[in-house]
Amino acid sequence: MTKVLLVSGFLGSGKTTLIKSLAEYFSANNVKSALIINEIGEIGIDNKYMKRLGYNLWELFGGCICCTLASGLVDTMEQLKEYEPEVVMIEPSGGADPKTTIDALVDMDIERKDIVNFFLLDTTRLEMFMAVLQPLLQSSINEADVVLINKTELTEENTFHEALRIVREIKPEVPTVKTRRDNLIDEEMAGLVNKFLTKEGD
Ligand SMILES: Nc1nc2c(ncn2[C@@H]2O[C@H](COP(=O)(O)OP(=O)(O)O)[C@@H](O)[C@H]2O)c(=O)[nH]1
Ligand SMILES: [Mg+2]
Repeated sequence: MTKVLLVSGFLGSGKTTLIKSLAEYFSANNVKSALIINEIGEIGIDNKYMKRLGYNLWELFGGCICCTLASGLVDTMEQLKEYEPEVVMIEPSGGADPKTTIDALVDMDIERKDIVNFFLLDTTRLEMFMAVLQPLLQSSINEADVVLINKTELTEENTFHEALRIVREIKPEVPTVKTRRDNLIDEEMAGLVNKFLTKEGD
């Protein structure tokens, strides 16, 4: 059964960066993965590592398949089936509500327990989110299965605690992870990802 790892968050929060790190992590651990991103240019991987498999479909390092959302989520998921990925990572198009993507996946007969939604909260822009994006922040955290409090190497410890407080106020029970670019897939993240992949019901 394919698992779906949705990476949500506002524009510039680090979604593509995380997806790339996860793709490398999966490849190093022999987990067959696929990624669905908005634009191929976004991942910035040298063309020499990519073999085009067809319209909007590329093979990256380690057999990881990469594709764009150009032909829509349903068609893209259908195209990926023949590669039998264990995990499909999706970066929803900018500004999209993750709930829309989750509902679309459930409509494709993927069970909710086989979907995990990682929401990235960028600590460098907390004030702006609170000032102008609060309703979206609220609904995004409500929909999240895990909140990654990100870019923490750029902010003070008290900003991290403020982020944590905001998350706890909206969804007290949601697991949180403190992340930074130079150490995205640390032991804690790897543990979370592996727990999801091996969850019963495979
Ligand atoms: N310092 C720092 N920069 C990050 C981190 N994660 C992402 N970035 C940078 O933030 C910018 C936006 O990241 P990207 O992954 O493209 O965000 P997306 O729009 O959510 O896909 C890029 O310049 C990344 O290099 C992080 O943890 N720390
Ligand atoms: Mg992106």
